Amino acid sequence: MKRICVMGLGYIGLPTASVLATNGYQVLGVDVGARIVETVNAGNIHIEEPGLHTVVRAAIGSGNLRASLEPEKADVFFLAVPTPLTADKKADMSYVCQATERIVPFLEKGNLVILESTSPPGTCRDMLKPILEKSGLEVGKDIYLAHCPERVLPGKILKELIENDRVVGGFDTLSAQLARDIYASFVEGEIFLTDVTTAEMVKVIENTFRDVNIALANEVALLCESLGIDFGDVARLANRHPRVNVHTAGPGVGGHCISVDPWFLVEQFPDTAKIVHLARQRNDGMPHHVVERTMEFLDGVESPKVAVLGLAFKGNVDDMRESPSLDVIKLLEARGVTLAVHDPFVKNADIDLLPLETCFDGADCLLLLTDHNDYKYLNPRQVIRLMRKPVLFDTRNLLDHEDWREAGFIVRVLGSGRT
Ligand code: SAJ
Repeated sequence: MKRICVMGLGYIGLPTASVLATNGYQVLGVDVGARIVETVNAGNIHIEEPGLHTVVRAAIGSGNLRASLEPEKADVFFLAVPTPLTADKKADMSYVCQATERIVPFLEKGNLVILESTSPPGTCRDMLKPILEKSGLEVGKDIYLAHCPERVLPGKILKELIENDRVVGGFDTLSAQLARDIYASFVEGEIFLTDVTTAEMVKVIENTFRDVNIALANEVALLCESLGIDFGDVARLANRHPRVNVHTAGPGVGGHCISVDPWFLVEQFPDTAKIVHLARQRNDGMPHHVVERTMEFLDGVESPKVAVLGLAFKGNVDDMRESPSLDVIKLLEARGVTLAVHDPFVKNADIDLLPLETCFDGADCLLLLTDHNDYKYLNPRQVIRLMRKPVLFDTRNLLDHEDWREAGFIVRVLGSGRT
């Protein structure tokens, strides 16, 4: 099986297509975006990810990777398209369905189709199989179907693509084995075979596990604020227990995975997935809490201005999908607060991004929302000279608070009831 067609050239599809191409496969990357296709064919990238440009350039240079708007015949088809949420928190499977429909005319006996997109358990069996069989070929007999969910962390995609263990779920045993052979050509971690629905559930549960744990950390943070103690101390000391791992509290959970996937279970099993649902609500409620506390610091200030540090959903990435910063900004604006927003990584945001000095100028509160490393190097003695009111609200517990206090700041930390 030498020819591979990868549907979707995003955060997962492009790195996967490039790594496959540099491992000797003839890869066609397909995307609906003409600009993306053009960019990739020129050996360039349209997303920010360390090391990706080098691999794409090498893959295009080798002649093993091409990009196109249209699929072609291949031995293996990868589906790596988004599975976002609709406005009412239901799985939007339209991209997966469209991508699957588009490969149907090209399917031939012996082909393997691999779904990489995170999907509600049951998707391959109940949604993909009937679409693929419109080709007249039977899944499990004429063609093969597997789910191998991506599990890479944005910012470390190329390393994790190769080093992480993988779970490969097959519609039948042969499907799983065929998919395993493809991944074995570049994965250095262990590859575990299972059935297709188990693999779908494994992926959704990985992100749900993290969401529920972060929700617990956020809840403990709120309790600590009420108790007048510090979440940072509580988590650090509790984590000295060999079986405890309290996660990090913050302004909410963003990204296109952890804040999305648990809803798949809530949609499918509303009566059973109760803890999952509550965790989602707790994490989604954090931006409101951040805004309430910020408004307390602005009490009595006329025409308040807040300097917002960080738009990305987590530190050191340019990705602002589902970022809690977007909610915080919307809510503060609705309260009539003037905002000046900075992010060292994000480009092409709808929100105007300003240089740091302009943000600090005349501000009444410095609201740190994203744990970008760059912010650790801010000099509070310089910042304080520009601000109107020296208040720091650190929602990521990132900065050296002693230093900021010594410089003259009133420092408040999410999860800390200390004043
Ligand atoms: N966060 C906290 N507290 C924590 C950890 C994270 O508030 O203790 C926040 C972050 O600031 C961020 C969000 O949660 O807003 C999620 O960030 P993340 O770095 O934990 O995860 P993602 O969304 O970048 O990537 C996740 C990963 N899944 C797991 O770690 C279980 C990754 O392996 C998956 O491939 C990816 O989702 C995906 O595509 O599903």
